[in-house]
Amino acid sequence: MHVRPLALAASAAAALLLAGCATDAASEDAALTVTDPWVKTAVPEDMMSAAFGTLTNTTDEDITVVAATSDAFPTLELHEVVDGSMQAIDGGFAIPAGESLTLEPGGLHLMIMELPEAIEAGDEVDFTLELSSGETVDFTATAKDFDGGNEEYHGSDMDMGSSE
Ligand SMILES: [Cu+2]
Repeated sequence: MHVRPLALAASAAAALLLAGCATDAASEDAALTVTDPWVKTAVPEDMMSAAFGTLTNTTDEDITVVAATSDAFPTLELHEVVDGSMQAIDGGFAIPAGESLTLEPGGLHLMIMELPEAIEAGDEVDFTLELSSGETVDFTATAKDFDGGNEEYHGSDMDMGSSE
């Protein structure tokens, strides 16, 4: 009874899948891809900044980002925002198989601590993500101005885990 419509739907889906495969072919060796990475411009007086982007798990196994590094900055932390203030996230960024995780102002972010020099609009900054598997993923973020979300970075209630 439904053979004809189903067949049509199936062939349309197959065409979409084929198109998707062709597009992804170039990056099929990367377990984790980083889309639209950017870093917030800042001056040294700001003391800190943050990097954002969308992390996509291209594998059929869960991926956890456990750390991030950059030659440009001495200290990077994986942060989350809870009740308006940020903190280091327990256990890193978990990205389920085949899913994406978006780092964005007001949410998850790569926190840049001890900012050594200004980050200016248009700067290209290299980052490396370390996965729980031991693999690393490099990406380059472009700096851009972003005014929103500054409040949370200037808060005095940041818990760094040190004693009172
Ligand atoms: Cu933070």
